[in-house]
Parts: sequence; C-alpha cells; structure tokens
Amino acid sequence: SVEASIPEPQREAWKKFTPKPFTTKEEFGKETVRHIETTLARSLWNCDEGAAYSGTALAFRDRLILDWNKTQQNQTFTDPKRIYYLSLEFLMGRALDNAMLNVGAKDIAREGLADLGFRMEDIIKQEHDAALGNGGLGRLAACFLDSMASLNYPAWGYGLRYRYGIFKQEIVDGYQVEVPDYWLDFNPWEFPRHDITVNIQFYGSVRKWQDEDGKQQSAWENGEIVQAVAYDVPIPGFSTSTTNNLRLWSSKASGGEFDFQKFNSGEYESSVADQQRAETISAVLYPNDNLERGKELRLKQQYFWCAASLFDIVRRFKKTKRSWADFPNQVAIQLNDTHPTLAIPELQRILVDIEGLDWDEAWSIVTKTFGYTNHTVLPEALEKWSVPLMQWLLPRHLQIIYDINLHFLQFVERNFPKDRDLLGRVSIIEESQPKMVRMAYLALIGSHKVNGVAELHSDLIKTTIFRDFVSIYGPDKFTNVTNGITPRRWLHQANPRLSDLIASKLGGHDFLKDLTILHKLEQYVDDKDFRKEWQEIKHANKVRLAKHIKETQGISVNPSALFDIQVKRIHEYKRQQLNIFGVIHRYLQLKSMAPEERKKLVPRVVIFGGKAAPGYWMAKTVIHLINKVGGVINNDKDVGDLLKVIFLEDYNVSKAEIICPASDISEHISTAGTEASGTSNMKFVLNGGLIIGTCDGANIEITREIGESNIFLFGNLAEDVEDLRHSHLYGDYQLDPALNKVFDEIKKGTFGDAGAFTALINGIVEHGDYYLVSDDFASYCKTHELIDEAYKNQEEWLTKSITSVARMGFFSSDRCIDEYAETIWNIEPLMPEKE
Ligand code: B1H
Ligand code: IMP
Repeated sequence: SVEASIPEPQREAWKKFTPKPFTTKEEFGKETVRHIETTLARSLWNCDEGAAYSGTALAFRDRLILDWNKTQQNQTFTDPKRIYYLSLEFLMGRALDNAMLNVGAKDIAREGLADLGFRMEDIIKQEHDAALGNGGLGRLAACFLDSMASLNYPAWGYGLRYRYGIFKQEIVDGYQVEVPDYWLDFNPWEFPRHDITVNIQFYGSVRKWQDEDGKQQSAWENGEIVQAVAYDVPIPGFSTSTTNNLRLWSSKASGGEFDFQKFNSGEYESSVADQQRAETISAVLYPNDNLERGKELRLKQQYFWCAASLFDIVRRFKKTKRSWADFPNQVAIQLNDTHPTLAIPELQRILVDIEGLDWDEAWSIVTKTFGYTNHTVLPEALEKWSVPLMQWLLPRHLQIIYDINLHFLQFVERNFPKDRDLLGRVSIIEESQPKMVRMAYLALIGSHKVNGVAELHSDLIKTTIFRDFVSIYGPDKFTNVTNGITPRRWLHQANPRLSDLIASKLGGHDFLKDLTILHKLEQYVDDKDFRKEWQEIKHANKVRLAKHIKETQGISVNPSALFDIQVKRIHEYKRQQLNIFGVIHRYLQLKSMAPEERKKLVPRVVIFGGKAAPGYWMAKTVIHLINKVGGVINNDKDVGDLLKVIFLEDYNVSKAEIICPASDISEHISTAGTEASGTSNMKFVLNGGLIIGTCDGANIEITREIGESNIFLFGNLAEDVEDLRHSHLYGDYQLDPALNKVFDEIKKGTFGDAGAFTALINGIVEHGDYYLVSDDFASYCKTHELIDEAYKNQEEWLTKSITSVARMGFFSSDRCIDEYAETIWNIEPLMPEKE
C-alpha cells in the first residue's frame, strides 16, 4: 500500500499530524474563520461576502488537497496506465459549488455559513469564472475531467494557464465591446509548482552528424529558452475521493546564464523586455471558436504546451525504469482537436534524438500512444501552418514532419501504385505558396484512432475531409464517440430542485452516477403531484432567469411567456441570423393583426446570448441587429408582453447554469452538416426544455433517444446541402418571399441605419446564401407555429418534457468517457484506497 512507502520511523508522526477533513458545520466554520483571519488577514468587522467566499473556498481547497495527495500517491504507487487529455481549452466555470457538491458537504457549508451570517447563494456568486476556453470544445474538456475523476480513471488534463481567459463581453449601443478578463487576482483553486519547471526551446538550428556506429544523429541547438512552470488544479470526482490533476503551464523567462550576462553588461532594460516577451506566450487565450488564423504566437503557445506536457509525461514514465516498448501500455494521450498535434513530432524527437531509439521503433510507440478527436469539418477551422514559419520556429520538428510524410507517402505509393493524384491529396505538406503543414493529416497519421463527436459528424469526416485516408487505412481507424455532458454540473448543480425531485422518485441521487437510471421516471409521467411539481420547478427557474434579465438588462419579462433561447458562440453556421429574421417575421405578423386576434397569441420571450470572435465582422453585425430589433420590439406598445427580444450580455458557464434550466424551447438550428455535435442541446433537454433543431450533430441522436414526437425538427438535410449551394450559384435562385419582406423592413430603416445590415442581407441575396437561411426559412417559421400550438396544450407539453428527460441517459459524459477508455485508451479505473 501507499503507506508502506513512507519510511517506518516517520510513519506514525505523519499519520498523527495529517489534517482530517471537516465533517460538521462547526469544523467547517472553524476552518473557514481560520482562513479568513490568518490566510487572508481579515476579521469579523471587515468580512464581506468576498472574504467569506475566499475563506470557504480555502476550507474546501484543503479538503480537495488531502484527497488529491492520496489519489496521486495511489497512482504513483500502483502505476497504472494513465490517460493524458491535451486541450488548449478548459472552460471550467466556477469551482466552489462543484467542489461542495462533489465532496458532498454543501449542506454542512450552508449551515456553517448561515451561522456566520451569510447566504450560500450570495457566496457562490462571488467567484470569478475560470473561462479558459471559447465554447463547446473547451466545455467538453471540462465535463470530461469531471467524468474521468468521478469514474476513478487515472487521468490528467494538460493545458495553458492563460492570464486572460475569454474576453468579457459588453454591449454598448448594441455593439459588442471586448474587455480583458484578468481572472487570477485571487484563485484559490490553483497550486503553483515552482519546483516543476521545463525549459522549452524555440528557433535555433539543427546539427547533424554520424556517430561511431555510422548512425545519423540530430540535435536541435542554440535556440531561445523559455521556462514552463506548472500550476496544478485539483479535479474532485463526484461521490468518490479520487481527485485528479489538471496541470496548466505558465511561461516565464528562463533566467539562465544568458540573462545574467545581459544584466552584468548593463542591459537591464532589454533583459526585462525578454522576460515580458517570454511571459507573453501564456498571456492570452485566442478568442476564436471554429476559426484558425495562423498567428505565430499561437503556434508558440501550442509548442510550448505540448513540449512541457510531454516532458512531464516522459519524466513520469522514466521514473519506473520500464523499457520504451512499454510506453504505450502506460501512456495514452488524447489530442483535443489538432491544436496539440505538435506533440506527435515532439515525442518522436524525444525518442529518436534524445533517447536514441530507431526511427521505426519510435514511430510505432508514437502511433500507439496518440488518439485524435476531430471536432469540426468547417474549412476555416482546419489548422494549417506555413512551412517557412515552422522552419523558423521549430526547425527540427519540420524535418521530422517531412520524414513522417516521406515514410507515409512511400507506404501509400506501395499500396496504391497507380494513383498519382492521391499522393498530392494526402500529403501532410500542401504544395501551395507558401507550403503549408496540414495539421489534421499529421494528427491522423500519428494516431491509432481518429474519432468524431456525433454519429453524423463521424460519418461525414469519413466521406469528406478524411475520405482518402479511409481507403488507405481502412475504416477501423475511424470511430465515433458521441459527446456528453456531466449531469453533476448540468442538472444537480444548475437545477437542484429538479435533481431532488427526480431523486425523490428514483430513491436517491444514484442517477447522477448512472444517468441511464433516469428511464424509470417514465413510470411517473402520469403522477399528478409529480407533474405539478415538475411544472412549478420550470416556472421557478424561469422566474430566476427573469430576475437576472431585470437586474442586468433592466427589462421586465413575463415568466409565464414561452421562453425561447439560443445561447452559444455567434457564428454564421449556427444561424442566429435565421432566428432574428424569424423574430422580425413574427413581429410583422403580429403588427398586421387586429388587436382581438393578437389576444390568441402565445406570449414569447426570445433570448439570445453569445460572444463573437473580435475580428468576425459578420457575427458582430448579427449581434448588432439582434439588439436593434430588441430595441424596437420591446418598446412597441402594440406588442406589449406578446414578444420580447433579449440579448444577454457576456454569456459564460455560470450564466449557462441559470439559463439552461429556464427554457421552454431552445434553438439548435445550424445548417445541416456544420455543427459537429453541439452539447448545449443536451443541457437544455436534460433540464426539461424542448428543442427546435435541424438534423445536425447530436440533435439526430437526441431525436432517436427521446422520440421524434418530442422534438421540433425542420430544414434541409446534410446530404442535400451541397446541391442546394450549387443551385444558388448556378441555378435560378428564388429568395423566400417572407424572408424578402423581412429584408424590406430592415432596408426601410425600421431597425436603425439600414446600411449597417447590407452585408448580412447581401450574403444571402447576392452571394449564394452559403448557410441556406432562405432555403430553411419557411420550414423554420412553420415549425415555430407548431411550437405555439403545442405550448397551448400545457399538459401535453409537460408530458413531452418529462418523457424527454427520462430518455436522456445516453448523453452523460460518463458514458462517453467509458467509451473512450474502452475503445481508444485501453485504461481501467483505479479505485481509491480504503481508509
Ligand atoms: C468545436 C472547435 C474549435 N469544433 C478551433 N471546433 C478553435 C476549432 O481556437 N480554435 O482555433 C476553437 C474551437 N470547436 C466544437 O466542439 C463544435 O463546433 C461543436 O459542435 C462540438 O459540440 C464541440 C465539442 O465537440
Ligand atoms: P509525478 O507523477 O511524479 O508528477 O507525481 C504526481 C504527484 O503525485 C506529485 O505531485 C506528488 O504529489 C505525488 N507523488 C508522486 N510520487 C509520489 C510518491 O512516491 N509518494 C507520494 N506521492 C507521490
């Protein structure tokens, strides 16, 4: 056991002095006050909610650390195969509530805080979101960490410790304004590890020579060195003491000899400037979702993080003195999209240049170690790096990539000798001007499995971007793992009343660890009291959101109206423009009705939220239009409560926790074939909301699970998109007449300066309507009419809501992680040691 690893003479003392976790509200209160008084140097007379939050967080942090230590010791001692999840984004949100619930001590803390004069809800709100991600991809990584810990997998996350996470969004005169998000002022959830550092090289040159055996050797030398410092974030599992580690790297000037020389020669300023430059690497998260821009600093971030992580992983492996052939039996590395692809040539470099393995032996280890998850087929998001840039920044890696490519192309040529075009199509190097490295191809070639994130998406990658590779490797290299979400945060934490109601019927909260148990809820679909309470909870959640809207936007909305919500990154392919055009259409219809007729309408609140990439002009125009339309409709006396349009500022994880439980309908309306999966669709349905959606991403599997009658599908299918696009450009193109009326209204200036929206309209009218807004408009509007009708029958609506939740078991990220573990990682849980 672990204990035996502590030397005998000290064992008793350690045992005696090891702090014990608090178990009562008194012990919790004592710990919290001690932290407030001594760690924070505050006391009762100046303890505000901020200080109370800090004290509470520190008390919980202590608890997590005790479990974290034990988990890490157990892992070190047992030395099982570990999974390393490499992601440039971890969109964690707040940590305190999650820690309290996962540890199972929230009630104790609530009582303890009450004794000190504080309300839990107010304390939780003090925490700043950890927003180290853009959207779905980053939040998926966060849900995966929660599941891996909850299922006791020996797992590590590796990422970057950005000083600035995703920007804070402010809306000024209807326009998005970006404000830097400096979030590290007080962050009790991270542990600086100044003893765990790695020197990372950039630039420099490659020296080649032959050793005594005549073997070709390479060394990468004379580069600039930047230091990576580890910051560890404990990740508690739910209802288990397993507490895993998220290791985030921060960049720092190396402070070696080089800098000393500068100091001594009087170049103080330039040496400080060097330091600043080094620290720039981990300074800021790139705020682009599904968009790649080829900036040098981004490539530096990627290499810095990959190299530091691999050094750490290899160091840990080497401690056990196993043979290199054992590496893939001990280490699985999952690449979250192509952003960490440089880990592949980096591991090859370590094995060949530093550890002295033969190329083939090393390459066999590399390909057995890596798995690659693809998250998008959008061409603008597929990463390519220019060869000259890579030559300059990472000269040795470029050589290795060329060698990988050479071996690969020789293999292809042997197997497909007659197909000359094939080589050019599948080459890692694109023969453009300048030449480009295609990262997705490198990731695929260097991995043993490639997966998509929903069934349709996994099929699509096989017929589009990776088509040739299916012929080359066969279909077995490709697989699907449909995304999931953690029910702990997205049900239990975000919607505690619903979680407790479900628990009251299912005999406890076990469903939070095995979400398929939810199916038993269907038995209660006709239970009167249960239904009543279900409906009351939805209403209360809408009241909570209405309150938030009032506080933040100053607009009153009627909580009994139908809440129609679309919150996600603003992107043309996600089609917020379709939604707002639909809203204008509804408004025009409403205005044309007689007052008597209007009374029959179902009142609606249409809520938008989401950030646009700062340089994405079209997305910003959509935000502007939504705000302008809201300004007109919300102040139109003819409309009153019948229609309200809200743009919620600064959508983030903690706001999503208020928003998701409050929807009647949410919108997942991407052009078919463009949204790889989507995960907010799962969050809304799990909280009893219905959805309107296209046949895209995980919507399709949600439909299969909950039943077609419980979802509002509309629009063209993925298989028809290409032909439609072609016909827009080369056929005779007919704009939808109702949409045309909407455009006329915008052009009249009803929503302010019409010129501001010309490009948005012209993209549809003149430039081929790439996202099929016009093609889907009629069926979209028609489906919203069906929704209005359906909502009038509240009893049937409620049945749909309950039935859907009961059938959502499949979409837990626990299921998803078990699939990865079994089919890609080949790892097993490591149960915590008993006390
Ligand atoms: C997703 C991204 C993404 N797919 C590039 N791709 C980025 C691509 O900074 N970049 O360069 C950032 C993000 N994000 C999303 O992943 C998909 O669009 C969703 O459909 C999917 O649910 C999510 C998780 O798989
Ligand atoms: P690493 O795998 O060496 O990076 O160790 C991960 C963490 O596990 C360290 O930060 C330590 O807290 C813990 N750890 C590693 N080795 C031992 C050990 O031999 N005994 C106890 N804890 C260890």
